[in-house]
Amino acid sequence: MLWGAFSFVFVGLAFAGDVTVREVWTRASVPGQKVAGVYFDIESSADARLVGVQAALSDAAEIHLMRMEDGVMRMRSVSEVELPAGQTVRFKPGGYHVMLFDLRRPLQAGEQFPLELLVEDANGHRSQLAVSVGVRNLDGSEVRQGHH
Ligand SMILES: [Cu+2]
Repeated sequence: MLWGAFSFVFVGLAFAGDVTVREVWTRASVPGQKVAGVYFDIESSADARLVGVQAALSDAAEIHLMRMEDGVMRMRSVSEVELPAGQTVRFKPGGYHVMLFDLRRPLQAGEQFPLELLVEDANGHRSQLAVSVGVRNLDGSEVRQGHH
């Protein structure tokens, strides 16, 4: 099955609109690996920004952007990512990703672990979203489960 989609609806004075996060994944880790990139699609129904990330199984997490600079792929930490209303923003290899540092344990293909995303709307109201990261195979392909 596909990893689930997570939809969050906020009402009242809290965060305006709703945010959907889909296909949250990372790769299985290799022995000694201490960092991992996490990828997903995120869409907010109202203008918002992703302003923070954290995961219990890593000591630190950052929002990163990878891109070509002077002919070399580099990645750097960014403090926030704009989520324009109704647009899907893709976190994917070679672009935006969440970087987990100092993994507390190896990541096994087929398992899931929690990740928290902090979003802020145009009025500065914040909300925290809990999603589940699916660990894919080393090559990034999805783990087949169940039927053969
Ligand atoms: Cu990174």
